[in-house]
Amino acid sequence: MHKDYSVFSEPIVATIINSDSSQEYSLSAAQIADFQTDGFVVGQASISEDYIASLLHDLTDLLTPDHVGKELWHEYHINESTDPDTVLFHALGAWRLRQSFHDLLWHPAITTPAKQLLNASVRFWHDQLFCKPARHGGVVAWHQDYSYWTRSGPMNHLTCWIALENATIDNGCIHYIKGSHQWDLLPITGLAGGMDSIRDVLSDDQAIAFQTPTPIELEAGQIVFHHPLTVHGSFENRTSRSRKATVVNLISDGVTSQTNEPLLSGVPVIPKGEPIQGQFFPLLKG
Ligand SMILES: O=C(O)CCC(=O)C(=O)O
Repeated sequence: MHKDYSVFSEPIVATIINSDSSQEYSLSAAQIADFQTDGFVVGQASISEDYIASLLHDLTDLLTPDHVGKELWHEYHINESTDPDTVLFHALGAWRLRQSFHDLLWHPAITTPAKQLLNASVRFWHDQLFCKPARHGGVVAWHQDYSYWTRSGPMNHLTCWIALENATIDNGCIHYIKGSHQWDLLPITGLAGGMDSIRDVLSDDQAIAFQTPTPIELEAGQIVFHHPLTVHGSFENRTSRSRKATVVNLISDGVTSQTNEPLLSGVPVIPKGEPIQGQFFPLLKG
């Protein structure tokens, strides 16, 4: 059995906390205001090139079907779309398998803005990998993250999307519908099928907002933060460059379980009404 890094509730290599200490991690008041208006904001600090290289190195191994530790994933889909012409690799739990993904959770380029945007102590919810290969990369269909998370509440959640490779309009960068974080919760309409499945559940006004989505082009190491109701998605990758990203999903400390089922596959039950905490949900910033 492979070591499960989730037993460590702090960074294994403590330098991550002070890494790139020359950089300023905090969001400005103007950036916080943009987040409140638009439902997303690009952070001003990045993860260093060296750290991204170590994540990519480990990811290469995690993308091969027979890697060490594969029993630890909460979810692992080589292709979530099922169509070999539109491949979306999607997996939850990388922080348990590799030290680089474990320690990333504590990186101040993530936790400092997260504390500002959540306005609370920051607790880990789960991580995700979203990777699109060159030439036949698939979509991530329009959705709101909280539609997948109603087993936890209240809705004090935040998503941090980290580019592991340059993400451009051509290779399938994330797109947002500005202001959609003010909408009500929409039902789940699928993640990796047709990009536009969401249209069936939109009002006329909401449908109009889809005429002007905002693409977020990022260089490797940059981070974009979004609200749990902000509608987002990404288009196919037909370029000769892959598009790899990792996502850190966070909650405010004190968010509770809303179910008596396991919150993630392979994790012990946290009874309904109890705070989400423990080995699989460490506090990242008090
Ligand atoms: O990586 C992508 O294209 C989409 C990511 C996403 O949907 C998410 O972080 O919820």
